[in-house]
This record gives sequence, structure tokens and C-alpha cells, in this order.
Amino acid sequence: MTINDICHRFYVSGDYLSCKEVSTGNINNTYLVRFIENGIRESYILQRINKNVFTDPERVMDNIVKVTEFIREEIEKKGLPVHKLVLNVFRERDTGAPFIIDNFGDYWRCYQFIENSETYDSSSDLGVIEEVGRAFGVFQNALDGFDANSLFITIPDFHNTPKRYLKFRESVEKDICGRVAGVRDEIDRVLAFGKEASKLQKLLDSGKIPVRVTHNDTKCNNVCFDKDTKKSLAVLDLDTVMPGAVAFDFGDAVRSIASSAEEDDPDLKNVRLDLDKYKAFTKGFVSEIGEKLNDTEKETLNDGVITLTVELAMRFLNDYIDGDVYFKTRYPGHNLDRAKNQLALAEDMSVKKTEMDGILSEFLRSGR
Ligand code: GN1
Ligand code: MG
Repeated sequence: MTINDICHRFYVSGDYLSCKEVSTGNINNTYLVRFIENGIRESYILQRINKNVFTDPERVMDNIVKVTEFIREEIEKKGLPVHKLVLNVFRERDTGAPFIIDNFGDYWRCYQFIENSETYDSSSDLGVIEEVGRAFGVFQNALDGFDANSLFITIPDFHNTPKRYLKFRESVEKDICGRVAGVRDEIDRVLAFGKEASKLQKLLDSGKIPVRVTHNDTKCNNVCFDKDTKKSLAVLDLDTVMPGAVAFDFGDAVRSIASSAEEDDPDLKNVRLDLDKYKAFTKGFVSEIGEKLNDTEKETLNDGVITLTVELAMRFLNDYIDGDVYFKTRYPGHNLDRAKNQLALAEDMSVKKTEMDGILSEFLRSGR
């Protein structure tokens, strides 16, 4: 089955022009495909879902359909341009399913590419960073009335940090690739965060933090922008939309957006939390969702920043120890570089926690 065949199984019409792999994701395979019909060019995002990570792709797609339909209605009520502000999921021609299964049993999905849009892996433009905050805040706000428990848990305990610690300790114990001896220092530094990084989950379990619909992968490049206005449009990559805590989304976004380096930069001298970026992101996020948060949620947003960063450091290190079986890697040691980078970032965040708290409470007080 060619890319062209797959597209035609969805409601894509016209003549195939080109296909380019988009290599930014760490999990799925993504392609930007162009077609032409009556002189008009249309672009689509085609993705092969990683079955090793998403063992039940049909349920992943069920979640995505439910959430995008709900957001679409919210946008329509406001009279805003739906085709730019929410993902449009294509259906298989015959079955109407939001995916197709190829000859190898792999699942593919197709989205309309939002014309004249772009994404950024990172940005030093504070206006763009504030817009990313706004986009994830709008996303949270739009889903405030959505029943989080109607979503499938597609990856159980995805941001359950204490459970991730248990799994990490087991991998260290087993040491199946003999890599543990070389990373003792990193393991100890990850373990040192154990108690602090379990706080959020405990508050969720006790009901002090309400369960919300969370995106769970709030990276900078999961927001698309209008190329001309540099205003945020739709939130992308809804694979991990599940019940969770708002601090997961806030924390993971700060981790991705407010670092002074890319998340796999091996030169640790470059890696630190940039408080100006933190401030810009927080301003955008709080202006959209701040008023809806309860006191415990507000008090723990910055715990989410450190927790999600340590958690990802641990996940990268865990994958390195297990033999690089989960995340896509571009070279041997890529996961270890990522882990060292995220660990350095988490440690710098800890040092700057009081400053972060000051900035956050200022925005929460003023509401913008
Ligand atoms: C993965 O595929 P991508 O790049 O959107 C991962 C996230 C990590 C991220 C780190 C399902 O996301 O949890 O934070 O890499 N997604 C999954 O870059 O594990
Ligand atoms: Mg993803």
C-alpha cells in the first residue's frame, strides 16, 4: 500500500503531488502529503500510529474524535473559524472509521493540514511563548465541561510519577543491557527527587486536585500558529488526551518551552530554566484558565513543572537502561543525552522554585 493508496482510502481526492516525512515526533511516523484538484492544492497530515506505545489505537482515535467534536461545538458557538482552531479528523470511505488498517496491520490516521500554519520546536520569541500558554489554557477551558471519565485510559499511569519510579527501580535492578554502571550518578540524581515528585499524584488520589481532561504532551511544537499573524491556532497531537491534573499540562509545557536549550542538547552548559520564558508562558496560560482552578491546583502548578521534568528525565534514562526500545533515537546514547539534559533542567528549576512561585502568584492574583 502506498501513501497515495492510504490517502485515497480516506476522503482525500485529487492527484498526489508529494510526501515529506516530518521528523519531530518521538513516537509516531508523520508525513505531510500534498494533493492537487482542479488547480487547488490541499495538504494533509498522515500518521502511522506506533502500536508498541499505543496498544489500542482504536481507543486512541475514539478519544481524539470525542474531544475534537466537543471543542468544535464550543468554537462554533463562539462563531470562530473551526477549520483553523481544531483538528479535522478524516474518515475511511467505506466504514466511516477515523483510521485505516494497512496490509501489515498498522493503523493510519489523517488530518487536514491547517493552511498557512507552522509549528516551532522551540522559540525565543516571548510573544510566541505567551501564545503557546494561551493555546493550552484555551484547550483546558474548552474542555472544562467535558466528562474526563468518558475518555479511555490509552496509556495507564502515563503521568503517575510514583509508578514510573517503581518501574525505573525495576529496570535498574534488572540492568538487561549492562548500562547501569555507567549511569550511577544520573540514577542517584533521579532518585533524589523521588519524594518531591510523588506529591502531585498523592493529591490527585486524595481528591484534593480535581481530575480534568489533560493533553499530557504539551510540547511547544504541539501548538500550530498562523504564519502571518503569529497567533496560535489548533492544539495538535491529541494521542494522550486522558484524565489528569492541570499541573501535568502546565508543568510539561514549561519543561518544553521555558528551557534555554532543546531537550536533547548534549551541551549541558546551555541548559537552564529561562525565567523570562517561564513568565511569558505563565501569563498566557493563567489568563485563559486561572480563574477556574481551585487553590490546591494553583499551589501545585510549579510542583508540576519539576515533577514532569524529572519524570521525563527518568523515562529517557529508563529507556536507555532498557536498550532504547520506547523513544525513537537518532544515535546511540541519544536517550542518555536527553536524560542528562532534562535532569540538569529539573535541578535548575528546583533552585529557581521560589522565583517561579513569585511570578505565578502575581499572575494568579491579577488574573492576567
Ligand atoms: C513523546 O511523540 P511526541 O514527541 O509527541 C512522548 C511524550 C514526551 C515527549 C518528549 C506517548 O512525545 O510523553 O514528553 O516525547 N509521548 C509518549 O519529547 O510517550
Ligand atoms: Mg505525542
